[in-house]
Amino acid sequence: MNLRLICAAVLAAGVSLPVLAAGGMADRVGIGDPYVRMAPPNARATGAFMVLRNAADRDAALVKADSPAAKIVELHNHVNDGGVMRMREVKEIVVPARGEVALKPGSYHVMLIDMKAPLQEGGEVVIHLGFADGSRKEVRAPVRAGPGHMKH
Ligand SMILES: [Cu+2]
Repeated sequence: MNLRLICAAVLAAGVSLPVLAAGGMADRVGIGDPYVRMAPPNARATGAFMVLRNAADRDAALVKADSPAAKIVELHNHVNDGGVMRMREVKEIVVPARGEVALKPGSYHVMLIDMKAPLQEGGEVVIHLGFADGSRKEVRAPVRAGPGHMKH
C-alpha cells in the first residue's frame, strides 16, 4: 500500500467530514427508520422522526440538531396545554440506558424551520444530531408522506 495515498485519503476524509468528535454518545446511539415528513409546497416547517436506541449502560441526551436543509432546527415535544396539544421546544431528549425513545408525530421530533428549498418526496435530508457530551452524528432521512397524510 502506498502510504502517501493513505495520507491523502485521510486528509480528504478530514476535510469532507468535519465531524471528528467520534466516540461518546453519538457512537452508542443507533438511529432507526429516520424520515422527514413531506410538507405542502408552501409550508415553512416540517418534522423529522426516527427511533433513537441507546446501547450503553448510561443515558444519552440529544441536545441539538442542525441541517443544511433548514435555517432553524429545534428539538420539540408535544405537550397537552389545557386540552390543546401544542409543540414546545425542549432542551434535551434523553435516551435511557439500554433503552430507546421514538421521535414520532404527536411526540418528540426534530423541527425543521425555514426550509431552504421545497422538499422532494423520495429525496433525502441530512440532519446532524448533537449530544450532551459534544459528540455528533449524521443522519440521512428520506422524505416521505407521514402518517398524517391519508392515502386512498
Ligand atoms: Cu415542532
